[in-house]
Amino acid sequence: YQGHFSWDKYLKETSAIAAPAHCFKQSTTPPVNEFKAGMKLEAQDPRNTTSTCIATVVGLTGSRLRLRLDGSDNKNDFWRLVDSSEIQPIGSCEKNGGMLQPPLGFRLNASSWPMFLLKTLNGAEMAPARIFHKQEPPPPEQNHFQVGMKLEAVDRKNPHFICPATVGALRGVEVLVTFDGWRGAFDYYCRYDSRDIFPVGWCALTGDNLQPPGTKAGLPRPLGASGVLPDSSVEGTDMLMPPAPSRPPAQKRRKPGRKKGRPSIS
Ligand code: MLZ
Repeated sequence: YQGHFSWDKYLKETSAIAAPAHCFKQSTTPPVNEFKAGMKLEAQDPRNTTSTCIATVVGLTGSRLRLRLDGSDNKNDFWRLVDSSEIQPIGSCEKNGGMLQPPLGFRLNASSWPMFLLKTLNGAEMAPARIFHKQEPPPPEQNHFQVGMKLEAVDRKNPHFICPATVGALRGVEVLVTFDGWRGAFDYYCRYDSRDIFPVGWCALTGDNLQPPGTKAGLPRPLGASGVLPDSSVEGTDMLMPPAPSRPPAQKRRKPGRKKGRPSIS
């Protein structure tokens, strides 16, 4: 479900173009997601990438898995594409001569790890090898993005969200991902071959839930020398605004007490 957001209309309104598919390290048809909640697999610990840990699928969205490391808390879930090279079937680590590690922030005493590992795997539903994808798609040979191109991108502060975004700048192999309607608070630089960026239409294909653009203006308006807004920055901003929100924006929260006016009910 994508609310009432339509890329077709939005691209016309913003007179922008979508970054072509060959810019991305993503497959042209999104990888099939045959995982089920509760399945276990091996995953790199995102906070300690030299560690291979046991993870449980705690949610699914489009071609992505919401993962939680066994022995970790529920505050550090992370998302991976089903064709990510950072996930593999249980047994792969040992086969390659490695040892499964406790996650960073293991809840128990380190000495209880071997027993914890036995127990967490005992009777577990292990994701079968056939539902993993052989390899990641090949990366583009170079950074083909151009400033102004539109895309869909993971909001890294809220990684369950994929949102409409615009290439804000280029810096060698890096791309500045700016989130439409959010004034920069969520923007980030990533490599052009990041797995967190997708071509326009990706969510529609995977069934992932594309967030609508935010409702804040794109950029802070420049102030003139007088500290007053120049006319040019006030005029003609309509077409730069994303479509109206489907729900009213949240109320500004006021500090309780000491302020004039009636107490708020929010
Ligand atoms: N709860 C957050 C969500 C912001 C999502 C922005 N995505 C680019 C907020 O409303 O601030």
